[in-house]
Amino acid sequence: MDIQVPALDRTLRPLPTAPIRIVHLGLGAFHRSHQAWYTQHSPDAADWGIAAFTGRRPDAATALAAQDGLYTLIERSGNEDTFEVIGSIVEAVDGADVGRLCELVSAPATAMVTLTITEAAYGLASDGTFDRSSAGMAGDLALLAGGTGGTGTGGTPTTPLGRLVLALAARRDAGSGPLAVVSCDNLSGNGEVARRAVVGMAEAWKPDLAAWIGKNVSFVSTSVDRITPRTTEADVAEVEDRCGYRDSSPVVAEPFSDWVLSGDFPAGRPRWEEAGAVVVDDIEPYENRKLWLLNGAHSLLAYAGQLRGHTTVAEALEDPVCREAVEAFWDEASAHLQGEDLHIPEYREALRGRFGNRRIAHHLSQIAADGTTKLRMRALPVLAAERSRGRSGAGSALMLAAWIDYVGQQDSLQDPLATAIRKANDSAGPAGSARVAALLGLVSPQLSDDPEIVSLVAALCGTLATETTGRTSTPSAPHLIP
Ligand code: CS2
Repeated sequence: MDIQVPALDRTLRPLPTAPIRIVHLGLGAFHRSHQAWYTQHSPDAADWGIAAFTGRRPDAATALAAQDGLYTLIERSGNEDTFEVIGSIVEAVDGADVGRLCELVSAPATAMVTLTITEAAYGLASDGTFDRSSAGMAGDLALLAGGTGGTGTGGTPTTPLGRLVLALAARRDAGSGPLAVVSCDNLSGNGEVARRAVVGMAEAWKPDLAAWIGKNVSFVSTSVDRITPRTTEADVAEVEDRCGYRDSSPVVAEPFSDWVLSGDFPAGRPRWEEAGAVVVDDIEPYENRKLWLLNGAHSLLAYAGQLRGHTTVAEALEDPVCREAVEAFWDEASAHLQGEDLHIPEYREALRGRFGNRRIAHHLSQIAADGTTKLRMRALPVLAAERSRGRSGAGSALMLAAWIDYVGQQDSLQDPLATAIRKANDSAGPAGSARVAALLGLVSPQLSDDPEIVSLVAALCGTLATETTGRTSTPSAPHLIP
């Protein structure tokens, strides 16, 4: 007999629909498990609705809009799942609907634009500056210059930053006053990076808009953390089974969650700190702790783990070779993380547990994307800090070597510099320091310009796939991992 399961509908909304005061760019699983969760758990949640625009996947908006923006958060610990309906996203919109974006950003009630647009979307050059000639940015600038500058005919930008710049122009024209732009991407100094990109684009388009942004837009830096793997069909089926309704877009996350913020909100914000967020004056130590220890280890596991035949973070961590590599990298990074309130030993111990949660299938292939941008933030600072203390930095160099071995094996890559990677792979031959230098140069000239770093990384290439551990005589082979 066919049993009809009810859909997730408005009767399950946890709070009355809140007015839109937050516009979000990058409607993906992470935004839904993190900022939307904090907003729902703030005591003033009823005043703060989110309108979220998709980035790369317009279908994410269609599916959510069909459920009035509601979805189930599956909180997955090592031994159980708990379920919660999240209702803080009150409008889910296709990112291509730039007219709606301009309308909402220029509304006086809107107090901020939050961003999860991925590291690669900020048009960063390898020296950390904004590169207005990078593919998407150059295209958007041409579109903006050829368009009306408003929401009418002509060029409609296609990148999140191009769309944001156009929407800020609409806010200025509407006279709706100051607001905050809040980057929630894994970049060091993400507020400053967002400022450089937004102001850089505005300057190239309309210098007077850049001046308005300088006076009216505050760029908030944040360090965000919550492991959020991709949702699977099994997750959809589990919600149906356990909750008794059909949700086409649940999201899975670990129980742990962290949000550190620094900066001004000229038009106000929810009381996120009462939901567990932390507001600080100096965010850099927290940012470095998260980017180096968590994200750095993730990238190391993503490349080393896949070279050794593993699929998920938890599997890779069970391989003693990968685990030793992570601990060695953590030792290097920890030497440059000062401050008692960083609690580094406890943080590392917590990470071992979080990564080791085998009920979370966090795919290494997902983390491996956009390596050139991520390694710049995750490997380079630790390597540079180690070398400035007269040490080799072999633990960080291994992350770079693993990436070089990994990209050499891939037929297709998701990376803003994918074409250049392919060229470096092909033109410089399969092995040797010329290829290593060419690839390192795509991460940063600081790496390729240093012959000692090039030979250190070259010597580490090819070692991971075959290495066995000093701690056990039986290396963990992929087929042995249940
Ligand atoms: C990961 C992050 O995909 C990646 O690069 O390192 O998405 C990571 O899972 C989050 O930053 C955790 O907070």
